[in-house]
Amino acid sequence: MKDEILRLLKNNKDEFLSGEKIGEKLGVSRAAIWKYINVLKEEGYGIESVPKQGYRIVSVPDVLTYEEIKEYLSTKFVGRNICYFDTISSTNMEAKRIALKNPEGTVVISEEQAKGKGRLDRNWVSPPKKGIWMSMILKPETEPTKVAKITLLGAAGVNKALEDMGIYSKIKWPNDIVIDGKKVCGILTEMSCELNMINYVIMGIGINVNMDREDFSENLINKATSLKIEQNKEINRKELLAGILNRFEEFYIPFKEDNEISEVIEICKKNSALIGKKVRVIKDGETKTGKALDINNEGQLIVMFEDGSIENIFSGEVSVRGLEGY
Ligand code: BTX
Repeated sequence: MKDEILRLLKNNKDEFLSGEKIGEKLGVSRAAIWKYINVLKEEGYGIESVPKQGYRIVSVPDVLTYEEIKEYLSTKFVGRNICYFDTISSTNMEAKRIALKNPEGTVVISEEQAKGKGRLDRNWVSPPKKGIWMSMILKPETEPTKVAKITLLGAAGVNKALEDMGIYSKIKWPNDIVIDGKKVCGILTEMSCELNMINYVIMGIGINVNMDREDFSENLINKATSLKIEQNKEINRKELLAGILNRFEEFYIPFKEDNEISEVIEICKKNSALIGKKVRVIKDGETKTGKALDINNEGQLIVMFEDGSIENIFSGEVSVRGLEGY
């Protein structure tokens, strides 16, 4: 009911709608309408009420609800079911909890995370309404070994959605997006599977959108940044979120249906922060340095080590660090 009232008000932005008229349209009493209007006001919607004229919407809050992003969304299924929270421990944890009961493409979004997670249980700083903290529930019918590619689909999706808004970024294979050498986005892909079958994949994406310098701790500010810091202006989170979901679905459907990721590989190569650079590869506790040569059709990073040996690196098995700060 609340969403329907909001829809009516948004569709009639330039005029007042009386409680009686809204009530008639939706088949509820004026008193009920008044109650829902108050709930909307509490959620941050600016609604002007004038006696004998009715209600008019004058402003909408900066929130990432389905109601607020749907005008930008062009997907078939990604983001069509959104589980929205003001605050939560971690969207990846919640997505895992609800994955089996919800359809593919469901997205868990929170305005804030109290325990945002990075890889290896590292912490991910996620202050309220300053970023996009979300997790997608995916159910590809593919072998568990192919799941690493999904992180690349996510990275390409974020890179392209940013480019669509005139923001140029680099992909630090396999799971970070960087601008000017600093991390602006991290991706954490987790899965539940049996021998040859995936139950679900959770792809968590964290983007520092409108964070200010003070939002980063002293030791993070040297390696992390936000879109606002880089662009010197506030960025529309709703448009960016929908853009990422649109781009991701565009890449995900060919992957799911035909295992096709050539466009994604092209994007990851063209915008790579690592290719041609010196890298440090940490594998099974051992550190080796070399040069990143390329990304192959399977999405693996090809590295030539100092002893001249060449290896294809799987994302799951290593931590790759740039030596020149990307
Ligand atoms: P990662 O392990 O590559 O990066 C984590 C490291 O990045 C931390 O140890 C810290 O040094 C640094 N860091 C922490 N917070 C930030 C930040 N806001 N911006 C830049 N650097 C930071 C990358 O892991 C994967 C992160 C995924 C986060 C998303 S948010 C939505 C979803 N839910 C959830 O709990 N995690 C994912």
